[in-house]
Amino acid sequence: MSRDGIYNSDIHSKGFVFDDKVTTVFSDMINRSVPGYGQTLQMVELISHQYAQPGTNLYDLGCSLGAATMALSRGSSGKDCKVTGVDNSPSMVKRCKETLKEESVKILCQDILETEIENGSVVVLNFVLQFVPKVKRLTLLKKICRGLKSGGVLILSEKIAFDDADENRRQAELHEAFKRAQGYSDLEISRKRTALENVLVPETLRVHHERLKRAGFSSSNAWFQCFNFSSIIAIK
Ligand code: GEK
Repeated sequence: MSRDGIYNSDIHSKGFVFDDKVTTVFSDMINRSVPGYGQTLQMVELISHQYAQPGTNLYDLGCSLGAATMALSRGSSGKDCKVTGVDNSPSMVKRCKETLKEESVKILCQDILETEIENGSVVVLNFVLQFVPKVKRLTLLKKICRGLKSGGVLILSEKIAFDDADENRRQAELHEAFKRAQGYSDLEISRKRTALENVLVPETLRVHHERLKRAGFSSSNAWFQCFNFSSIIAIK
């Protein structure tokens, strides 16, 4: 796995993009930047095992290099499910297809706003909705809910914000402490914060739960939280 040193220089500071440079170091970057990322993958597999309905479709929207796609595939093995991973970054998709060429999963290079969801039982948005423009988030969740069978689930993992400004600051500081403990320097942390401004737009858990309800889900609950990162399971 190549080590992420992208923000040792400031060439990316203008705005974060999922290009070749990011793709090359992505596994290291996400593991050292998102507390609990590995656990979300383990639980995607477990939730997939529990909720994948025989003969249905499973979707990993914003699949990057296919880590959660493979978790869906492992969790649903033996149930005759079709697993599709979708990402709109050509370099991510190229690398993902190379890595998973032996696996029986389909990988599409597509905007998830265009993806057709049908006969679904498990859909994953693992740290992806935060990159979708706010005004399009409800439409996307409505489409996902429509494409799920009754009893189907959406796993929604996100960086989150807090209504209280002090709490927001405390949680952001804890996240930065996590990144320092993972070997990132203060300069790298601050450059990445600048690069992600207006690109990664977090919302509160309250806003997520309200939106999931409006989208048609009958229940939503956070099954995981570490600092300002959380994962929700929403049931149709
Ligand atoms: C994982 N889920 O390893 N359409 C398609 N892809 C998109 C869109 C869009 N509109 N917006 C962003 N992406 C993965 C990690 S990373 C999270 C997901 C992170 C893609 C984008 O190209 C990138 O690959 C991914 O969503 C976000 O479990 O980097 O923090």
